[in-house]
Amino acid sequence: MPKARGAAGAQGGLAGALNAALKENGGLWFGWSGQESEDRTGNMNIQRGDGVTTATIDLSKRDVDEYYNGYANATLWPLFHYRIDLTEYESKTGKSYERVNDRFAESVLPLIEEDDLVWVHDYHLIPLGERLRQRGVKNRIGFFLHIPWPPTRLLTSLPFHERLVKTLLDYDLIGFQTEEWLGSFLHYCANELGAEVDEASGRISFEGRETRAKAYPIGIDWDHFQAQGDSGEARQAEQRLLSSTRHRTGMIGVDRLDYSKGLPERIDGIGRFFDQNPERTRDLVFIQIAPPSREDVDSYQRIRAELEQKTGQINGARSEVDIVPIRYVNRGYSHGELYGFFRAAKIGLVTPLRDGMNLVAKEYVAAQDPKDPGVLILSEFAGAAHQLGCDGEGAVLVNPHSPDALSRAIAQALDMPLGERKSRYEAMITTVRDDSIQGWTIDFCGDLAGN
Ligand code: ADQ
Repeated sequence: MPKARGAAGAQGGLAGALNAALKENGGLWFGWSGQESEDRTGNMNIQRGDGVTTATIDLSKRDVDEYYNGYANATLWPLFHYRIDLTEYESKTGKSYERVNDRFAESVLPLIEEDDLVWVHDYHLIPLGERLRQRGVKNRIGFFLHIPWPPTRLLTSLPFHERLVKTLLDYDLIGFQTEEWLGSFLHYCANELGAEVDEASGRISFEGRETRAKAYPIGIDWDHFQAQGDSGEARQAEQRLLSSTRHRTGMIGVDRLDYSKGLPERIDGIGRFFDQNPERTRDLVFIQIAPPSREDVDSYQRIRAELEQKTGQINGARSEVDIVPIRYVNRGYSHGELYGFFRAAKIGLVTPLRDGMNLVAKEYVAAQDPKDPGVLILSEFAGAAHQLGCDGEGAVLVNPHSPDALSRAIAQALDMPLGERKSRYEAMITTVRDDSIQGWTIDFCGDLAGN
């Protein structure tokens, strides 16, 4: 395979996954450094190590405000997660998005060699392929969207939506997490752009160009994650949680602090469970690990305050001298520690309101003891539900908007007999193990190189 050239926003859950993919294949990763610099020098910072070379550039404060915090995270992120109530529609930030993508294209251009595959990741960089084509790049260029693709009627609320989508058709291959998001994209192309779309093959013909769209569900780095399980760090974390929860069942949630993850709704569901089963306050302890993210965006500050308030209310009403029903931890942990926490917790609660895939769900399953596995409660609106639902025999699927549904699912998980826990685990573990990040990379790059 030719060297892969990646381009990605430097922040977010996908960074770890892609790092694994690049290590496997070699290649060069290009993106934002995550740093602000006052005067935009355009200087590239190149670092080599571990089979991966990274080339990054800084952004100015204005670019970070308008492009990253603005159009990417206050417009595209909420809109693509079906939250038009939180979506900001500012032409100033839209222009910055185009300007910064143009600069990215200018910067990465000299790094692209003739036989390279170029793989662009996520909503920060949708127009990058078009900007490279405008500069004469003839290489095969692919794009993968890590988040959902919204239904057509939502997307049309975005000013200049056609312009944004048309830029995608300059890629040779466009990847989505699930058939559902792929279907919404093809629907838009056929109905809004008037493109010729063959649904079976995902081929799209538009203005003399042909491109292809397909679903590639992302997986975890199975070998790496399993290796964490053998570490002292994981064992210590497992013991730490077990000894602190004692006779109570630990239930865990691990998420970036983001409104798409359904955290206040989750706390409402737990509150409902305790209201309906007050005697079970002694059976269950919920641990929510949620490090802050994107704190410069207003909606992220609001979610943090809301979560603290709801958690405080339940703890205020239900705590005893020796019992606090909800532990809310506002920080991140290493993958080794997370492995240990997941293994100690007999219920994994993953209830996003909308999620492209959700790797935490897969990591929770991967960390379970096959002889005594925990139960995964999973939102039906996470991309992962398509793989882990297993026709009702894998994860316990739940509507995350309904406190009653969440309460019922928690009761079901708490009382689930070992035999059922094992059979549900076995239904899920094959796809978690076999559909790994390595296979995902090979599939995408193979199709990009060959189609
Ligand atoms: P994210 O929205 O960031 O990713 P997710 O898929 O769950 O969501 O990935 C999160 C990653 O960060 C996991 O590997 C998890 O272990 C780690 N993480 C989360 N909280 C953590 C904490 N407290 N401490 C340490 N690590 C933590 C986006 C999309 C998803 C899609 C991924 C990959 O929104 O839908 O699954 O990209 O494509």
